[in-house]
Amino acid sequence: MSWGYAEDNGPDKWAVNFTVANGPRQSPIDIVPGAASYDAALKPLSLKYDPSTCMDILNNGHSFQVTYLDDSNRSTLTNGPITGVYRLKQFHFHWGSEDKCGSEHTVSGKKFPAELHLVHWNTKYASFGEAADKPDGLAVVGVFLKIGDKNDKLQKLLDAFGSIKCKGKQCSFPGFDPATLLPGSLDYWTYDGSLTTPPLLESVTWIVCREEISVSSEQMSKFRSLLFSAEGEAECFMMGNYRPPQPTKGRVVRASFKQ
Ligand code: E5Z
Ligand code: ZN
Repeated sequence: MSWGYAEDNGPDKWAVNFTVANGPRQSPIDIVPGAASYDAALKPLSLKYDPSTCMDILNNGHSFQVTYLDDSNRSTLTNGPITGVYRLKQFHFHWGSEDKCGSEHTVSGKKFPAELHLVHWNTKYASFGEAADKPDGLAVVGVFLKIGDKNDKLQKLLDAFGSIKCKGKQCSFPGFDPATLLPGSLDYWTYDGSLTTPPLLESVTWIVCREEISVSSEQMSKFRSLLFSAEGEAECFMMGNYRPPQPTKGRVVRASFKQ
């Protein structure tokens, strides 16, 4: 059986096939702002994205993702807690079965309706695949979604959902600027962690933004209209595709800002 988010193949079962699930730097975690240490040496994030590197939008059966061309340094993340140049590979979301839950990271136990992940890989390695299992291989920027005004930038993604309802469906999605999804402030928390889905590789420098972006309740319902299932299979709505917080095991979260 392959991994998923159901009773029989969900996060509680992942350790059977992926023993690193109980490793020392697993993600997500609960971020406790009062326990985070302000680090004046942390630089502001530099996110430079070229919308012409946007390629397609895909339902991969676990989430939907927008994929970027990563054969040049046209869309990069530099500075912040990282050293060197990281290239944007894709972004995707995690969400709940209802508006009150769905994020992976939590803040002092508070859950958000959804969480956006912008996935970058370290160009000191030859490719995403090479970087994916290295301790400094990946950097993921996480952004919480909160219920509020309709988000017109996010709506551009939702308008493509008709073409990617089922697992394995993909369509061309040119010109989308991921910077339009970022919050106004790039203040962040950072810690060393992992992929939040199998293979759960401990290769991610996590950068979680303090400020949320907004999404309307109607837009959140649209997320839940996608399917985990492929065409021709019994319909299974895509929701609850998040891993809960994992033990911090002595890790310290650093903050780029004074609270
Ligand atoms: N939710 S997340 O942001 O932590 C995240 C981001 C990217 C992936 C998963 C979760 C992802 N998964 C694809 C499979 C993968 O990209 O990681 N492949 C790795 C190749 C590899 C061993 C290299 N495996 N060495
Ligand atoms: Zn993710």
